[in-house]
Amino acid sequence: MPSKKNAPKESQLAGTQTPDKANTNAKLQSLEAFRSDATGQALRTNQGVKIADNQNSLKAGERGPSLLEDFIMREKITHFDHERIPERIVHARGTAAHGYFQAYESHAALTKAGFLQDPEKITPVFVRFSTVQGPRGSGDTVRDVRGFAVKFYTDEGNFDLVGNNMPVFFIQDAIKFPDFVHAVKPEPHNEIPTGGSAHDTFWDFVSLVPESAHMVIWAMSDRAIPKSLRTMQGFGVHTFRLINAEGVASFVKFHWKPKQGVHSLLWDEAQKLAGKDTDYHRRDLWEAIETGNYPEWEFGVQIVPEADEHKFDFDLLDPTKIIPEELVPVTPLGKMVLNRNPDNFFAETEQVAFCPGHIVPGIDFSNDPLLQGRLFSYTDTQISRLGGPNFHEIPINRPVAPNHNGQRDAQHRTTLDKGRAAYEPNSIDGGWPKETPPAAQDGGFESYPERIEAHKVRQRSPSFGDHFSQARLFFQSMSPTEQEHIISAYSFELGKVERAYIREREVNEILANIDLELAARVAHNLGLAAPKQGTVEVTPQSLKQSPALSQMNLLGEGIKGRKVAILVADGVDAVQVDALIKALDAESAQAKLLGPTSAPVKTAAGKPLAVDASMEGMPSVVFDAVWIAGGKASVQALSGDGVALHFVLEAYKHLKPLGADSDAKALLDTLRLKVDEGMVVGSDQKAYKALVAAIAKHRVWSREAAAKAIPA
Ligand code: HDD
Repeated sequence: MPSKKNAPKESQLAGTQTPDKANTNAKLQSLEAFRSDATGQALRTNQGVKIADNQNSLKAGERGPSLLEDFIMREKITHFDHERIPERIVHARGTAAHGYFQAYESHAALTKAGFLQDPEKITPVFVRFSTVQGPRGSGDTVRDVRGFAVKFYTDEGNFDLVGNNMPVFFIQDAIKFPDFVHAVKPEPHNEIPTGGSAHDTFWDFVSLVPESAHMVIWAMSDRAIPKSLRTMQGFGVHTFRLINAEGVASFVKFHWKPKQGVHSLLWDEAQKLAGKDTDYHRRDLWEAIETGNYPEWEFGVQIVPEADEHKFDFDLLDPTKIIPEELVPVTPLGKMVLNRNPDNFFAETEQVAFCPGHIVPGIDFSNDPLLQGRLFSYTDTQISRLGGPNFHEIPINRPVAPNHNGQRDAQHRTTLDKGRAAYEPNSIDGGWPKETPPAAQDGGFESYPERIEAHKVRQRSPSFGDHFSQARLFFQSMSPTEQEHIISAYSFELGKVERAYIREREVNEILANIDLELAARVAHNLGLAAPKQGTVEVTPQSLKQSPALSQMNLLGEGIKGRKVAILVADGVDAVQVDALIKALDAESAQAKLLGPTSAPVKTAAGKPLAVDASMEGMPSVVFDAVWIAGGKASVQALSGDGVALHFVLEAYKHLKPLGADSDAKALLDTLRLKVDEGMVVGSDQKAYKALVAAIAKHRVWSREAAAKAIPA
């Protein structure tokens, strides 16, 4: 029986006309056909033979040698021997979810792409988030760029938007990609470090390649340690084109803005999580979807008319540049909701194959030389990763649109193509399948007829030559707190670099050109002399700050899905706990009761109260806020419990809102924590509201100086 688990609810599809609903269901059904549920089924071989004994191999006598004729064992072990496929060369560690996209209104003036024409249309999507550097088993919370790859199963074919959570990239030309990846990946002699960039080869490369300066400062910012995959922005990075039915093209940059806000971990938290819950991001996304807290992003574009291509002080084709939102605001196009977890990690998340070259009529590329190289690389990599050119037949990769053509055979072909003419034109099979001429709607794909008159050269355009002014814009757009985090991140990473000349080069030839104060602070932390001036003339920017870049301005809506730990012990006041849980429920936040052990605690009224976990089992780093429940005996027990005290202190250090029922304030006093704007004491709705408001602010930044004195 096909699984109905997590299937989009009728309400999510509500408002759709029958054909669109059928379209969404078409993707689900195309997957249903391949889903296998063994409930109630006999154990069989791959050939369908029922197995009588799965415990013992066939032997010559009870104590004798195994027999080669044991086809059941041979089949099982042969299959097992080949279970692993090559992991992705980059973005190996990832997690994914199904969902849907819906346009807010028709964007026909901008593009003829069908999925952006009709607000009634529901387009299924599959989204894979990833880290870049580490292997499949690496930790989720390392400092790294995150992949944000979206496959839209439109009824005109698949459109893949293969982006990242940062809007720029390390290099300008795809020919440098293997060099960059070899530099950032674990070093070849000892395969260290796993998952991070704090090592010599990375800093050697980026300090020699100034075009990386802008992306590196993003990677040293809090964006590289997202709190959750749900709290990341996504960017298409390159400039693309959208083309309308009249053939009018506009340049666009694609954006995903999370409704949940843009939030990050603190570095200490990220490092601890890497050990305490390696799967932290994976689990968070999975649980959010399982509990119905479906994450949502707004999809938007910055639009630049073709005529304005050269009006900026940077080149639109340069992937190391953003278009500041203050210059071109993001026009919202629609929303994406993730509402269904995969059934099988390997079949869906591992086998999904993205390619920036998967586009549909109404969308086209720009000449960005990084994008141009990507158009080749992705299909090529799937051939070795997924074992041949038929990877588009794997269920997760199949379009909902039909895909008839003359391509035949090759490894793992599953389509049983009928007919004799696998060529075009043909007269034997009535000429089918036939070309579709381009048309305003529903026509065949037609490339934008850009006029090009040029010499064949190996050159970089001089308009790609300014590598520092946007890195400076980024740094100067950060709040003081964010700037401090950037300084700490450079200092930490460069502190791990063994070769002094690499540290010096990064400080003197890169950081000094971005911002002298940044360079001086990092130099100080590394014991180097502060550079007096940069090494190049940096083009002054018309824009001095871009507030849209600071996470302080991207808090999001409400506290849906945030996790609050409620600490309880024997003697807890269950009535107060109940009232708090109800208040958090009303905000769709998740309350978790944590006790000294996983065993139920006894309430003040002598009744058992089940807990979700022990405080050691679910450490404070996985929560957004902590509440100490009331009840005299409970507070007394927690106040003498080292694990509980550490739990609260750590949450304080990580700038999380803390709350306590009136009689539990004693515990905060035991820890001698200074009352601040993120600390709530009380047992009424007013106190709960204050807690919710503090959580909505994400962290208590004003506490940062005091928190530094708390041991890590
Ligand atoms: Fe890439 C995977 C994003 C430049 C070559 N890339 C990959 C994934 C993402 C990106 C999100 C994971 C897709 C998934 O979840 O399966 N890559 C980017 C972005 C780039 C970028 C935003 C610059 C703007 N990539 C880039 C270049 C090249 C590649 C310049 C090669 C010339 N990328 C690959 C790849 C991967 C890949 C080796 C590994 C696995 C895969 O493609 O399917 O082909």
